[in-house]
Amino acid sequence: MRTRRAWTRRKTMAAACAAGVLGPLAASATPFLESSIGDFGDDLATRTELPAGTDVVEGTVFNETVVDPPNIDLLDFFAFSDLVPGEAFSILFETTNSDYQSNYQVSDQLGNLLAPEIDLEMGEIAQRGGTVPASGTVVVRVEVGGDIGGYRVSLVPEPATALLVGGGVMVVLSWQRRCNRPR
Ligand SMILES: [Ca+2]
Ligand SMILES: [Ca+2]
Repeated sequence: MRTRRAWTRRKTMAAACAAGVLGPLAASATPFLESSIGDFGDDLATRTELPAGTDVVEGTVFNETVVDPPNIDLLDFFAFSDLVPGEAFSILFETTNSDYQSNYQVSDQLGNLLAPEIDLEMGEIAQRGGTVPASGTVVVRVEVGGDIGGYRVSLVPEPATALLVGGGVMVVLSWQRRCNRPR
C-alpha cells in the first residue's frame, strides 16, 4: 500500500513538473503606466478608473512653467475600483522622480480622506492604509510640489493574504526542490 501511494505521489509530481505547473513562480505585478493612456484625470469627477486587478501604477505630474509651451499637469486622480468593501487596504506611495515633495492623498469616491495625506521627496516611500468603503473604490490623488513629480503607487497585500501567498510559495518551493532532485 505504502509503495503504491509513494509511486502515485511521485507520478503526480512528475506530471506536474512535466506540465510546468510548478515552473516559474507568479511573475511580479506589471505596472499600469499612465503614459499608456496619456494622462490620469485632473480632478475627482474625471478620475481614471484603473482596469480590474491593477495593483501597481506609475505616472507623472508637472508644473513646468519655464518651458514654451508650459507643461502643466498639477494633479492626477485614479481609482482602484474592484476592492472588497469593509476589508483593510494598504497602499505604498513612492516619489520616483522629483525636484521637490509631491503630495499623496487616498480617499473614497466623494473625496473623504481614508488616511492622513503625505508629502514625499524623491526616493522616499511611505505606506497608508484604511478600510475599503462601501463603494469598493479607493481614489488616489497625486499633486506635484515642484516642477515634476514621478510616482509609483502600489496596493500591498494584507498580512493574512501575504501569509496565504507565502504559504503557497513555500509549498511550491518544496515541490520544485523535489522536482529538481535527481532520481
Ligand atoms: Ca499626469
Ligand atoms: Ca492629470
